[in-house]
Amino acid sequence: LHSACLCSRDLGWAEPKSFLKGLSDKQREEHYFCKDFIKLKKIPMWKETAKGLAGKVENPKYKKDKQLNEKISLFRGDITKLEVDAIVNAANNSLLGGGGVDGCIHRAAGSLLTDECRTLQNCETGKAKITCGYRLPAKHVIHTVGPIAVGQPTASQAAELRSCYLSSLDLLLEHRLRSVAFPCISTGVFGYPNEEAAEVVLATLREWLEQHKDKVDRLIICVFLEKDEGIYQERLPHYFPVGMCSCFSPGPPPP
Ligand code: AR6
Repeated sequence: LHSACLCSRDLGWAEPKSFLKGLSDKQREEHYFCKDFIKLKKIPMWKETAKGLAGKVENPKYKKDKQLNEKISLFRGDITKLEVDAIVNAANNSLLGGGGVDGCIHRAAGSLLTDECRTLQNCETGKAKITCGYRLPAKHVIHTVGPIAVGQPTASQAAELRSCYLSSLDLLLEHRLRSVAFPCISTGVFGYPNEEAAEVVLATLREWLEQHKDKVDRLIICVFLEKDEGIYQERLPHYFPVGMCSCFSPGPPPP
């Protein structure tokens, strides 16, 4: 098997998938759709990103946890360029591709991704399914389907959005993967308001990481729009505080 096999449908998807599985990280590189891919170690941890941002939060919702601040990242750019164990796709129920980030992922991975997706049948809203990443620098794609929201989201739409993240993380652990990048699920074509989505995402990731931090290296929030970057820069310090905040300082020693 050689790289041409990843561009043609002649062999189907299963054989190229097992071929890719057998390669080392270095060997996989020559099959990537792009040369300007980004390695995990080049993606700053939140503890580094936060240093460049002004102001500390007086009443964060959660305690400062140094370890968690090394496991979460805010990255702005194209998710298809990230060399991580898995990227998450904001798909639709058919899993057969579409516009937005879904279109970008299918184009970058190549037609074998769509062929494998066809065998998965459908995916319910809030659930997730995993495939190979084919020509992506990411080894796997986790496809999830967010809720469609028009106007203020209902509690059940918020629960579905939370479930997208949790179902994706379940698959991450099940497949023993250690790094994952999420796009801003549902906030594009599906209309979920960006600020409200960020609160759901941050609470979900913080609580999940508290339980599972030893099993993963990095959860990356991959934003594409400047607007989302601004929202996360403002909200992340409430969920992942970095500075020593007076409200959590130990106080004076006992007499
Ligand atoms: N990398 C990272 N994020 C991106 C990229 C990219 N290359 N391209 C767009 N985004 P959307 P949804 C951001 O609409 O709202 C599709 O047709 C984008 O700026 O892709 O869940 C599916 O097939 C936004 O912040 O997903 C479904 O039918 C975020 O990705 C429907 O859209 C999500 O926007 C799903 O809609």
